[in-house]
Amino acid sequence: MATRKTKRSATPAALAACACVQDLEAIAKRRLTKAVYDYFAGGAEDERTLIGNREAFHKVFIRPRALVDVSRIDIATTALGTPITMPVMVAPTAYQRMAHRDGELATARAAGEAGTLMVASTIATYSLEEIAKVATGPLWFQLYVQPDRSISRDLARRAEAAGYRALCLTVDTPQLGQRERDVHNQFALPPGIRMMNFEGNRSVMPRTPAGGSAFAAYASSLLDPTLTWDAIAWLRSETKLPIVVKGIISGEDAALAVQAGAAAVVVSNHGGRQLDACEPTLAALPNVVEAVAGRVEVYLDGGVRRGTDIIKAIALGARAVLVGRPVVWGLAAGGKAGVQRALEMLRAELVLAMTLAGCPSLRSIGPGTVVRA
Ligand code: FNR
Ligand code: LAC
Repeated sequence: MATRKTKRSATPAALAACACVQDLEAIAKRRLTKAVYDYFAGGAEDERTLIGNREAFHKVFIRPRALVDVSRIDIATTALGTPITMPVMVAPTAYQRMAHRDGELATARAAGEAGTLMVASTIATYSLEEIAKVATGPLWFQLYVQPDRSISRDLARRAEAAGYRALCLTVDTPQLGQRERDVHNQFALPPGIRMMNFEGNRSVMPRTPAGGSAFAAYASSLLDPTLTWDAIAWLRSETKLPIVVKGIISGEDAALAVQAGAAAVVVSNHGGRQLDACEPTLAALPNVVEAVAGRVEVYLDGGVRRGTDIIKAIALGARAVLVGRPVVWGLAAGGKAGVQRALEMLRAELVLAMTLAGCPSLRSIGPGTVVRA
């Protein structure tokens, strides 16, 4: 199965004619096969959470302040002490070579040029070492802890050795959610798309699927449904890297993550791809922020598509956001240049929104900046 209908990237003029990240999705949709587009775009079951993540942003409005000097807008910040030029990071997304042949390498280069941080997925289609070699910006490594812990230990050590600065442990995926678009498409990984972190490791090769989404069967062999909170203590004993727990929705779990020694949490529902009907992330954020009480950094992902969304997340207590699909659409549309375009459009929108809202710095954005409609 081919992944793209054409091989060439969108022209610079076509990328320049995009006004927002949704425009990149339109180009990506034209360029990808239906099955691959659906894999990237889709959510679980009725896609209520996929939609709900966006709707939660629509329910919050910004209260601009007038007559503030907004001639200079400062959006630089840090994530676990690492400087980033804007509060937007690249979320881990799997199988990026299905979007573009340069896959994660293009994403890493673009993130570096945008002055931000990329989280590389366990199920990347270039190895974590290959990504580190070309990256010009900071990297974190996303870990799925697998039934065979020695595989995860090796990955953690390899990431540490390759210069990754944190491990991002994903905790919302004891099993894959039911992505019904993938079932309908009988989605299978196209030939040549391989999980390069596991090359040569036969124990994680795919099981034979029994109908439905062959991809789901493939991914499930990587996941461990027995995982509990003591996995964090185990991981801490195996690595010196800080651990970011990704996939927190409840305040209770946020408190447990802090107690277990997490350095940060990501309020995330996996972009609506796991539990359908899961609470939208922007709605969940205040409880998490309250439970964490400033002890660790809190980030948010899911449905961030606009500069104004970033203001809303920061107002409700996130230090930064991550974006998944906007980066995938940029990659599919134009490789490295497309990812850069996605990140730069978000940056420009954030600066414009802060200018119009009378918020010259991230510090000036607070609970009073937003109101629920
Ligand atoms: C993901 N996500 C994800 N998360 C993770 O921890 N490991 C992974 O390998 C993947 N893979 C993946 C593939 C695709 C195609 C998507 C869309 C998402 C979830 C991702 O990190 C993030 O939580 C969401 O993408 C955020 O939502 P938005 O920005 O896509 O709306
Ligand atoms: C996904 C996985 C594999 O969301 O994280 O598709």
